[in-house]
Amino acid sequence: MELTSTQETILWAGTIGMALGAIVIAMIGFRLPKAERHHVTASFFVCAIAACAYYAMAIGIGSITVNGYEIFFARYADWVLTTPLLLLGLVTVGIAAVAGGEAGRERAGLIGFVIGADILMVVTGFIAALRNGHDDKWVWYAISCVFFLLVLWAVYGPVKEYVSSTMKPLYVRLLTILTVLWLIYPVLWALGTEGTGTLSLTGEIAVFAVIDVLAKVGFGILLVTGVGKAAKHVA
Ligand code: RET
Repeated sequence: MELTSTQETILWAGTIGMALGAIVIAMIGFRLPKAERHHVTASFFVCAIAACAYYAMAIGIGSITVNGYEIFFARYADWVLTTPLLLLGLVTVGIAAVAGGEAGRERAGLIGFVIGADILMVVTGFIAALRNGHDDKWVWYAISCVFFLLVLWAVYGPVKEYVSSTMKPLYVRLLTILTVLWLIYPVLWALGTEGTGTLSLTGEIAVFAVIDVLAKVGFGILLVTGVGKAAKHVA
């Protein structure tokens, strides 16, 4: 599709923001004790994947026209990979290491629950976008919201119960930031071109770019620096 120069500029800014975020997170990661470096992997790839998605959108190959509506499929490709990684980052901060056995399997099952519900949230949200112009669009939107609620239920409920007292403050801080930022997505979607079309495309692209950078780069930096501080505290 033809993007306006303002839209292009915002998407380029998103690309650069995500790429710089990946670099900064990797640099912080190298300064962490070896045992804590696994926390960096997810946050690094979240930003690297988003940088690619933003680049694709900036050069105009990130969207398709379906039923006369423009769909930025690159966003959904990004989210289906990055939201599970963001949740994995959060959950591994929270869930203390176990040597294995039954407790380990229980925790692995919980991670599976969170990620499974999250993937369905993104996939059904994508179907909702593809169904623009049809009556069932909002049904798919509602289904996506149900899976989103399941994700929130799990991270506020069963996952939180496993969080050790040392990691609790960091877990709660990250969880609060994640909740506030993630709640903006369904609202923005509903107001944007895929939803009711209340917002202009430029407005939608701009707000998405800001919350995307906060939810990926901001969240990632807080996570890796938080883990570093917690490790020093324990040592
Ligand atoms: C959609 C529309 C359908 C209803 C719901 C949605 C939720 C999306 C979310 C996306 C989060 C994205 C993040 C990206 C990182 O930068 C698919 C918009 C519930 C929560 C955190």
